[in-house]
Amino acid sequence: MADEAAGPAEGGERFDAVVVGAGISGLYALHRLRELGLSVRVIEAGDDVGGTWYWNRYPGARCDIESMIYSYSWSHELEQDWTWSERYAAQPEILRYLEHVADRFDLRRDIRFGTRVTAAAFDEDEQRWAITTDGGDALAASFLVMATGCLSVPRLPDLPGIERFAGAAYHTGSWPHEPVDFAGKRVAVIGTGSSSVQVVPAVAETAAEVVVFQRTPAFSVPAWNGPLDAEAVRERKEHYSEYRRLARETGGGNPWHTRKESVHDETPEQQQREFEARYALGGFHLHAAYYDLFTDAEANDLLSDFVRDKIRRRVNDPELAELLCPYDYPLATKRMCVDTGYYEAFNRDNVRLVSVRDTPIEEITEAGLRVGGEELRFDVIVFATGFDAMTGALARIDIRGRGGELIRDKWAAGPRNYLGLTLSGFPNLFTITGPGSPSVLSNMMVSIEQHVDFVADCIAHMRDKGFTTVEPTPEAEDGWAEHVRALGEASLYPRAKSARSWYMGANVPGKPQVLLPYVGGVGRYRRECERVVERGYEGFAFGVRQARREAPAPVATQGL
Ligand code: N01
Repeated sequence: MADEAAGPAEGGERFDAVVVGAGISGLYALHRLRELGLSVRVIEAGDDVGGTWYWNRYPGARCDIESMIYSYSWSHELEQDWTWSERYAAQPEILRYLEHVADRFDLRRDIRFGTRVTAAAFDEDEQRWAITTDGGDALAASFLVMATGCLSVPRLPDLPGIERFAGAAYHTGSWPHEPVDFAGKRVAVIGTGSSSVQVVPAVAETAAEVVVFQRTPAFSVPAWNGPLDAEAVRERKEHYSEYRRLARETGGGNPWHTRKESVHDETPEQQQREFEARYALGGFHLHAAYYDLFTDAEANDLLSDFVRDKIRRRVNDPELAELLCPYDYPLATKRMCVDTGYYEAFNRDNVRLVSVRDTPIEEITEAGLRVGGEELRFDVIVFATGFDAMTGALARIDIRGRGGELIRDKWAAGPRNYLGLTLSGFPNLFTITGPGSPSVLSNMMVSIEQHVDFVADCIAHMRDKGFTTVEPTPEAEDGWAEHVRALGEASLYPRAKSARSWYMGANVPGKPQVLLPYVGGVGRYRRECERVVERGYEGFAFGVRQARREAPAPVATQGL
């Protein structure tokens, strides 16, 4: 459907599609849409590709999904040629991989780097998105694909005096490109989520002192990372398509199924054996021990007890171990962490923990932090304080649909969309791994590829049928919101609201507290999307542009 008018135009350049973000989603979206013959421009705030892996360069940064499955599946040659060095890849290796993909598929020529999209408005007459950037560019596109990431808006804590600190301060989510030397430095790390559990052991290697400020303890389990064995890589590559297929059918997008047994089907000895075996496998294998771990509070208690016991065994000082044990939310309802040596770092002489529940951080001073009336002096503060997750990046851009409605107004009481991908009133807009899709509860690679494929297939369908606009009906959106809500309510996830889970929007003051991701799993979600397509894009309304400056005629409404 290449727009005949694509190319330079009065008021800005014109493209068939504009993609916002050149991370894992944006790169694949560019490749897929180009394959359809569309003219595409990607706008990226960073100076190169990589998204999350471009920004999160802190020491110890590493993916907690296994590298051979946290990689693109859409090019057989790519997956055969690329060889990962470790079971869980570190940030520099993932970034090298994404740079390799950009080079190999000649993607950079369609990416404008160092540019942020500030606004996008749907022009109902022209049936195009008018997009503006912080560089003053104006672009027009038939389709707008938001590949802006779920964890791309770093959050600093609301602590008084934050601007006063005279030492160096870094947020893990926007880490400098130059190496940061911690040797001999006194370092404060605020936060104890996934970023902190990685940065603490790494910084402790050289720093004189690391003080970790903990508000809510995390559940963290060992990754058991290590070099990948050549024979295992060969075997995986030989059967790659089977692993990929399996990953797509499961709950979390990893190549293993959750067992069909309930915790209650087995004796305490069997449960213990099962948990031990999965703990020994590392990371998220533990989640798949029983099907009811995240819907049955008693089942979750057993797993939580098991992991607390492991934490106690990893920390030499029993009092400190107890302080590191979480008690106020069921395991995984606030993101479980996967670590290499996090708890063991507290056995070092140069690492200590301050519970800010007992002694709150009162203010940031020029020299450090005032805590419990005492000033603690630091050379460096590391803010491992998280993100305005899932909706933050979309709400920050002035995205206006029909009638000038802003996404952030539409979502004032919590996000509403259809399939986590499209919004009623916002034609031809797609959100990759948006709220209401499995996204952060899954291997993002699997979810991203499925979303980009859905978008590309939908655009191809429109081209075949001669449609020029697509958007979900309000009824379809309501139905999806109810489905997402009902699944969430039947799970234990809402119980982490009081523990400030970012899954619930509860880490950002004033943000509506609703469960953001779809908890039904990637396999079930994929089947929902396939069913929608099989029924002729059920729930979507397509339009055809009739003549210039005339309203589109609605031609097909596949009501739910
Ligand atoms: O952020 P977080 P993150 N005073 O929101 C604390 C992915 N990820 O960057 O819980 C004191 O989890 C806050 O305390 P509390 C992954 O999906 C993946 O670590 O609000 N503390 C919390 O402890 C992950 O879940 C990987 O009480 C304050 C911490 O800061 C997501 O990104 C690696 C505070 C924030 O934890 C986000 O992880 C890294 C204050 N005023 C990230 N304000 C891997 O793949 C906030 N906190 C391995």
